[in-house]
Amino acid sequence: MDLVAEIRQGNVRAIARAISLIEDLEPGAESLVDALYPDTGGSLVLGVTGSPGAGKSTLVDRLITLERRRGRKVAVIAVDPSSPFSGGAILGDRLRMQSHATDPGVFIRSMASRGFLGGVAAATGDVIKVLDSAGYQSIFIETIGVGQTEITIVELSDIVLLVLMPGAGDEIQAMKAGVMEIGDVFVINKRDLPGADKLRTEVEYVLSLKSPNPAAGRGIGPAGVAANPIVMTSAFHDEGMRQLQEAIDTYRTEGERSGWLAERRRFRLERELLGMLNRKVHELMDVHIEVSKQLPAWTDSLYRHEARPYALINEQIRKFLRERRSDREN
Ligand SMILES: Nc1nc2c(ncn2[C@@H]2O[C@H](COP(=O)(O)OP(=O)(O)OP(=O)(O)O)[C@@H](O)[C@H]2O)c(=O)[nH]1
Ligand SMILES: [Mg+2]
Repeated sequence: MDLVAEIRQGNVRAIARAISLIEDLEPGAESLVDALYPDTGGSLVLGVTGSPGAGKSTLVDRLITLERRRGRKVAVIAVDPSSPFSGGAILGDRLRMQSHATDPGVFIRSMASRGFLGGVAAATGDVIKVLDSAGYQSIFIETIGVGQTEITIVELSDIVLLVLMPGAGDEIQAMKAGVMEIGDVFVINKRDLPGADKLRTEVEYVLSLKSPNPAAGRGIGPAGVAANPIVMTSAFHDEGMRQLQEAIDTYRTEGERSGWLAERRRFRLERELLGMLNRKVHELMDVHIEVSKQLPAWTDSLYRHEARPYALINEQIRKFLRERRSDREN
């Protein structure tokens, strides 16, 4: 049987093989993703982000249990486990989700954010499509919200859970600009620790200052729900998890009813397409102009003031276009 058919049937080995093809930028990966694309759109993609050690994996582990009880198949992609901030979390994430290791309805995969060409966001987007077409109804993407890459990854989600915890100094100040903006549902985890109520007050204050960005579907929730619900949990003690699941459900159902989710998905697609286009143009330029090879010479001539920056770049682009044209004519 071919890979596409096996993935559609939810064959785990076929799924793992597809993910490897994507990560390794194998030539067949693009057509595989395209072949699966018509079957996508059935999953709810949940981004889980927030400060290191806030309890994201523990929360996901609990949410998997709740989702499984409803008979939903669940997949988890943990990105950037090699982050210096989290220190060897691959093992940690796997351990924390170990209770599901033998459940055939749960698929867990870690992806390193460094060391491969296509960019982790692009690969994550493709992996989501594979899992979606394989019939996983809930897909969690766990990332640490520390950089632009993570924010881009989180933008692949339908609903973003931003996880914070008390006692980490000035928690909100420490979050990178932009991270607060991407949260839909705010989770204050470790509510068993001192400072949880104070953190809630701070989050409420910061959210009250937030300017909505309707174009991105950010900062405004679906009509009919509080724009950004705040849920207090203690994942470790399995407390508040029902409320969190309800907040997610409400976001989803109201989002579907009001058209908010459709809007969010269109935004996601737009960002993804732009990313693909940018990457392709880069690749094309790099193959033809061999940018990486020529860069030292260009830099030299600029450094010696023998060239001017825009003239140099524009000339290279003209040369590229000329060559493309003659390629096509021949
Ligand atoms: N007190 C308390 N500890 C918790 C709670 N939830 C998680 N923890 C603990 O916090 C630590 C980090 O939990 P993780 O789930 O690995 O956190 P994470 O956000 O996934 O961590 P990274 O992926 O490394 O950023 C673990 O020791 C958990 O047992 C909670 O509700 N209360
Ligand atoms: Mg984790």
